[in-house]
Amino acid sequence: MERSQSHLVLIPSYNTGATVFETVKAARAQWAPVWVVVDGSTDGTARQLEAMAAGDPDLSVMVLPENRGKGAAVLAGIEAAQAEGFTHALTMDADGQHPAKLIADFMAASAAEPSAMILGKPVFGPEAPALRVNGRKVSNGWANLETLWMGVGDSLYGFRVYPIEPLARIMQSQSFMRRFDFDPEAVVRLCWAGVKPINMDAPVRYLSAEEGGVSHFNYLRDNTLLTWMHTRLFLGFVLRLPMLVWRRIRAAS
Ligand SMILES: Nc1nc2c(ncn2[C@@H]2O[C@H](COP(=O)(O)OP(=O)(O)O)[C@@H](O)[C@H]2O)c(=O)[nH]1
Ligand SMILES: [Mg+2]
Repeated sequence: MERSQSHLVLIPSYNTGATVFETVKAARAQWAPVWVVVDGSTDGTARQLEAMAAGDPDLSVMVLPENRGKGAAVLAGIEAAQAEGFTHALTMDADGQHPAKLIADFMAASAAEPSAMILGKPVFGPEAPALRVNGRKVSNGWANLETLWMGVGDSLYGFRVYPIEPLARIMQSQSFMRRFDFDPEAVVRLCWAGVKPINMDAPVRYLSAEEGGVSHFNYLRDNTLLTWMHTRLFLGFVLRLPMLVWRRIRAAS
């Protein structure tokens, strides 16, 4: 497989146990290069990932000494990628929930329209917890309002291709979006910056504990974080409303 000079796969990982090794192998089978950012994991996976990378020139591993959150891990990855000349990153969760088989399709969609972001639109299996499936409808409703229905198919799904430059710029300009608020806030702020969303269906798996499934989603903590996030995004939306309306009128005419 030829190594891409522009597009890389970026996997933020936090205490997934052995599942991250399977995720990395599945991603490497589809793409080069793949970078993993180990976000202060205490499960001993960093060492084994570094050993995998030592034997694979298309796999790189960055280890953050302390846990800083998914958004912070993605930012560390894209800043390093940008320094090496990459322009786009496909983010993918480490925990085996995302479809590695679709990496090439998502990358091709991004190469065809480099100024856009390619958003995974989740296709749930019957095993998906109803609480999570319904919970995201609330977040999606807010995100659609905050972007004046610019076409965000799903606000929370982390399987996406981002243009690195606007995402890094947005994240560097403020200190939000570092934890679980990363995925929805990124999509809303990129829409505001004029980055067009393109939605592509992608199945999500919910692995049982026996299959190695892990989630660090904490219902109270993370829903509180998301509520505060949508509050500030709503305020940002009100400030930008004239601009957004103007843009919609221009697009329609
Ligand atoms: N929750 C959480 N995930 C992190 C962190 N740093 C990196 N990640 C990665 O972000 C992804 C999403 O987290 P996860 O707990 O699976 O959330 P869920 O899929 O919505 O249940 C996984 O790939 C994690 O390994 C962190 O500090 N907290
Ligand atoms: Mg997950």
